[in-house]
Amino acid sequence: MQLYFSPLACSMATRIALYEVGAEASYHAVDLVAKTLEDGADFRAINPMGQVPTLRTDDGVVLTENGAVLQYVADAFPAAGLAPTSAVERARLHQWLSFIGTELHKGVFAALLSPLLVDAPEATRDYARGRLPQRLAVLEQHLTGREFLIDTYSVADAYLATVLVWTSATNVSLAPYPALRAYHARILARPAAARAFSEERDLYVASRPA
Ligand SMILES: N[C@@H](CCC(=O)N[C@@H](CS)C(=O)NCC(=O)O)C(=O)O
Repeated sequence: MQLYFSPLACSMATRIALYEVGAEASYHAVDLVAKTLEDGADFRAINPMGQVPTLRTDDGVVLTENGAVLQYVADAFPAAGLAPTSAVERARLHQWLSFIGTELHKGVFAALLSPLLVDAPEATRDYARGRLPQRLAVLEQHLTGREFLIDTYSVADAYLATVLVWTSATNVSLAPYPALRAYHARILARPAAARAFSEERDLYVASRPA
């Protein structure tokens, strides 16, 4: 498999999942502003949206969108148990993947991370920041007394842990959300997540202008 990624972007969730399942994969950095690969090739020839994660499977199929890519990795390695198969639990997984993708990632953090990727106007950033407490409170309540988002560790945890990494770059404190903060530390301490985070942090630092 080939994962197109950008350091510390949402594609880190897929790297975590690939490490968790022990998949053989190669990793290709994308410049998300220029929309180019390291050899200068136009990334939009692979994904017209120019977004990561983009995954090319061993059969040459190109997959995009976090929810789809993460579930594909989980389903390709069922023994790792990163996605449940029963209808209700699978719907719960989908529920959390959608929540993270729409309510947190795109609905809040995409604007807060401005101007790193998009240049959101001040008013948009204020609006996004105002939406955050309710969403974090929902997570805090759900994770109080729970180890994972669903009954077992899943690709949704890899995605949420990745999005929560952005709290430090956006001055969002998790102090008012102790269960969520403990959850984040717990997920990032898993060997696959710790490895992915450490590698991508190094790549991110190396990619910044001196
Ligand atoms: N809807 C996409 C959004 C992915 C996305 O926004 N990825 C960001 C990095 S975290 C990106 O590639 N941004 C560059 C851009 O949107 O041009 C998904 O869920 O996978």
